[in-house]
Amino acid sequence: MTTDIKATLRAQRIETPSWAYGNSGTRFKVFAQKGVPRDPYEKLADAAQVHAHTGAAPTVALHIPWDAVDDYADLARHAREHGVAIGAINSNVFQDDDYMLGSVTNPDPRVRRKALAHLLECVDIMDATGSDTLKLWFSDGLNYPGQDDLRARQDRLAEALSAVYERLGDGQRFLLEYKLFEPAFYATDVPDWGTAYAHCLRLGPKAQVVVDTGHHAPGTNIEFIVAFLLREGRLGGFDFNSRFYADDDLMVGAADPFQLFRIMHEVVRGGGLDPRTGVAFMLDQCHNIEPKIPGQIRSVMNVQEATAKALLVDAAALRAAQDAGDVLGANAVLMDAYNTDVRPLLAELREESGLDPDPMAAYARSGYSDKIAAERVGGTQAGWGA
Ligand code: LRH
Ligand code: MN
Repeated sequence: MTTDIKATLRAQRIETPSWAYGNSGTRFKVFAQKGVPRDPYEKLADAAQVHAHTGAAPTVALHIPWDAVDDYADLARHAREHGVAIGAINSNVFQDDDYMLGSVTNPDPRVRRKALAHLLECVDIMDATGSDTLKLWFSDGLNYPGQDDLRARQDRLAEALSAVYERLGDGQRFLLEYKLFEPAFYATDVPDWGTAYAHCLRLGPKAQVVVDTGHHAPGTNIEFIVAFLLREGRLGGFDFNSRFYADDDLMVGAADPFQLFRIMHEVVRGGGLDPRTGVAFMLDQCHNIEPKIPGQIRSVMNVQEATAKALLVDAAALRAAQDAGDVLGANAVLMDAYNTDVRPLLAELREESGLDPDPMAAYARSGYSDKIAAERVGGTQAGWGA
């Protein structure tokens, strides 16, 4: 059993987001931190540290235009030199004044064309970097009832998604991300998994849904959504983070490790750890007050711990208890796995892979943080540019 579990854990791949290495914050304040990258090249170098110490984060998601460069092939080369690769390309149609009343759903056809042009440019960037995944999140929505026609906006959204779908090349796909609210506070055009799923179903197999764990109403059973989408073959991936209240973008597993375990239990149950299912395990977080590279290392470890616990679920005993209607017995099987300390197993796995059993301590000892704080003086620190 342990050998299989170790093999599965060794094969686990978690994608880190370039924007987690830059400054981030809230509307109240974006706190600057020493040594923060000034460009995508430095972001990739920092992401490579996370992979170097965890062995489980070989790809980095980009966000356009935050990571815009003159030569994307050169950026991909730089990534390779650092032992990582470019992962999902994230579009951004939420930070231009033209998008105040929406991007692809905007009443103004000129604005819709502009937004679509950006989405198609992101596919060009996929071609240039070798990325096979486009992640689409739309901030589009309304603040007041009557502000626009809900149905017409869905027509406009469907039209844009169809045009992007047609542009996708072989082996490429897009992941449609939903979010209940923010920045819109009355209606969001892709507010929930059902809306995203329906649009993807209408388009075809290259369109899948991404589950951002911070994008649901409080109390939502996210693992049910995961089980359902996996069963339908439309779970494209996760934007992992955690929250106490809204889209807090805190470290995955920090606010609710039991929820992360329940989600990974459904992933394991649904075969989502098999690379052939193509489920992308991506982090989407902001380290507003904590050091960014250690924050990403800790986050990768949190996903590994939740995954190891989920892999320890005695599936046969669980099925037997479920089939027998043994409510407490079935729950106990799951809780036994959840209450298992998997840190020794993961430390052993790291040592067997030639890594330090304690990635956080190893990174702290590396002196990398002091090095970048000393080197990265001047220039403009990267951020969301909002
Ligand atoms: C929107 C979101 C989306 C990204 C952004 C960084 O809240 O989750 O995935 O584009 O955060
Ligand atoms: Mn997200």
